[in-house]
Amino acid sequence: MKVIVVMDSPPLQPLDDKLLWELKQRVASLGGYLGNHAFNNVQVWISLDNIQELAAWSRITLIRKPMKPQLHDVMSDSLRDCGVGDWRRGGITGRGVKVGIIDAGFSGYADLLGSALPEQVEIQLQGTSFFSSKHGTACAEMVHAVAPDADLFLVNIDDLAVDFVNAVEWLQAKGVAVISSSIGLNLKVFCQQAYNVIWGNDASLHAAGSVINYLDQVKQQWNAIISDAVAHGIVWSQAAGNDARKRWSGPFLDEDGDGLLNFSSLDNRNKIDVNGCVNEDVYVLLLWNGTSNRYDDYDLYIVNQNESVVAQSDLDQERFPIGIEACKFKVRTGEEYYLVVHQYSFTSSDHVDNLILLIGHEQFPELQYFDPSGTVTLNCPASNSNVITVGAVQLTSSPPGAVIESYSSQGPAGDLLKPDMVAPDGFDTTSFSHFNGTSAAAPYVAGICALVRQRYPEFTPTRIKAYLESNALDLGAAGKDNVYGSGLVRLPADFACREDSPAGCATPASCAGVGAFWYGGGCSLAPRREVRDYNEAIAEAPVRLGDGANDGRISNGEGLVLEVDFPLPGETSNYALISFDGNAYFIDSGNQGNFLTKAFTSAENGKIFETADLCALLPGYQGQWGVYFLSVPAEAGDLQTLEALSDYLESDKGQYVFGQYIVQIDCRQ
Ligand SMILES: [Ca+2]
Ligand SMILES: [Ca+2]
Ligand SMILES: [Ca+2]
Repeated sequence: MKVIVVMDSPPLQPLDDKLLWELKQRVASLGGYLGNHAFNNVQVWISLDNIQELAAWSRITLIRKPMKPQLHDVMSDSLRDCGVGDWRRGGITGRGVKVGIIDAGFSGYADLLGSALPEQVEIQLQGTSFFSSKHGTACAEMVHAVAPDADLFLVNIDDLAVDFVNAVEWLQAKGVAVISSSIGLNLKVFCQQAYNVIWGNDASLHAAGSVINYLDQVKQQWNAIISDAVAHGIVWSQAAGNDARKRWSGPFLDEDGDGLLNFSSLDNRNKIDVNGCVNEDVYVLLLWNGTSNRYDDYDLYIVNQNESVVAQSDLDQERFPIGIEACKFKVRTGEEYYLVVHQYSFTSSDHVDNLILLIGHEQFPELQYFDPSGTVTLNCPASNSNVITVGAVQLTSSPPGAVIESYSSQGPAGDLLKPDMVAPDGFDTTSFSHFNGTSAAAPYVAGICALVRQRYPEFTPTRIKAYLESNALDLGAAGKDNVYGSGLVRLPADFACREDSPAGCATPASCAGVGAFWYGGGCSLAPRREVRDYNEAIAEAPVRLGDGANDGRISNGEGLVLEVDFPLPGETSNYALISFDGNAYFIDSGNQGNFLTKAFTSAENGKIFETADLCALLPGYQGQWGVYFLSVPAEAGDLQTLEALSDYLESDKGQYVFGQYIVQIDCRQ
């Protein structure tokens, strides 16, 4: 095998010829030969069996595998990190996790296979056209950007009532662990359906009530199948919707007495900023309650900047006793649109009606006067208690991700605080140059769910949701709120704490406390070892300092680190880091950065580290153990990441030489 031998000589000076010659002799005597060299690095071809003997020479400081050039990592600059980078560097990439994406269309997906998407994906045509939109393709790109090794399953739907149910069933049959959904029964569907019933050719006004009941019924069906999917282990990441500025509610007030609703004391009009949706239909719905089956009569008008009526809905509420009016207009270039509500008549003056105005469009038309509260309620499945409802925050805000997007739907949803969390949007994808909306935020969180699922395969959907909520960065009002949920999604920084990246620490102080590097999740691609009898598990723990260690003394700078992850019966994850300075550091995952130290003498007194010592250290911890290995020689700059380490290791099993130590590794039990 080819290795790089780092010599004990000044790193910025040419290698001494005599030293090089001496190395050549030693390598040759072990059946190997030299290649090129640069500074104190020498390429050496040598059999794995002989590396240990070569490494015993005191003039060698390190033997490592060549560092392969890394492809540009999309996470580093085009995605807001949210802790994903640390996990990715720690080897958590979504490998082995199946993620399903339900969307209207996946146009252009095939062109992206092997680049912005995995080499292959599995698709299912549930609706009639798989290529009706790029929206789903962009969502798949988001998942892939966060969890590049996750397997993707794309399913398109045309009909929300039938296709949706079949799509979920297909994904369940495929065994997906995560579903990302950026579609739903949203305001557009609601307003469109209501409009069609009122003003369609076969209009029957009584059906206006039944359409609402029908949509309620579809919602109930959705909720049933979603709850069933979650109960069967699927984590569901759901876009909250982009409806925050598409709803206004308030009493009918007419301060200037002209019969038109006053949105402010001076303003009878509520501008609809159509945001460039030229040639598209926008639906507007007005709803109000009656008293004793009697309804005051309001009419709804859309006027343009010249006060010309563009659309109107003026049902006679005496003939049709239901509090609803619905308009539709097509957006034209250069035209502005204002919403006006006229009180045609009222049944008695002993009450004030509360009115709700809704704009139906899937993009971003916004009302000048709006009330975002409760807009999640209007979106299903975003209002479902079992899903992770994701709002969107601005990617470019400062500090990053701190400001809610004005369109991101807000809670509550009934009794529930919603959304559950927020994630950035506005990413550059291949499908959309700026992928805005909660549609982008939901697959981002779905990708993060895939990472969590890979690292903690035993986590239930409920626990993954709780894990993400407890690690989220609280924004807005203290605690979980109806704007940001539990806050900005964020993976805990428990993968990296190293000198070159103190930002990876829970706190810089915790870095200083350890005094060196620590990593988690070594060999995490392997199924984690779980043995019920922890004593037995420890006896077979895969890591120890081997018998051949020169002095058996682990002194500062030579670190060998063992991480032990042992969930307790109470489902708290704890970590023990046994470090070179003779102390064991315990971290409670619920209290990261808080190190509890415990003396660990056998490393300090020159003995070989034996796994039995761990038992003595941790007598109180019983339950299932996952013990896995990580070693980080502090002087070996190239082995200070898990990627470099895994590159270094020829296989997951065997004896390895790290500087003067021999380490027995067995990652795949
Ligand atoms: Ca008025
Ligand atoms: Ca009316
Ligand atoms: Ca908050």
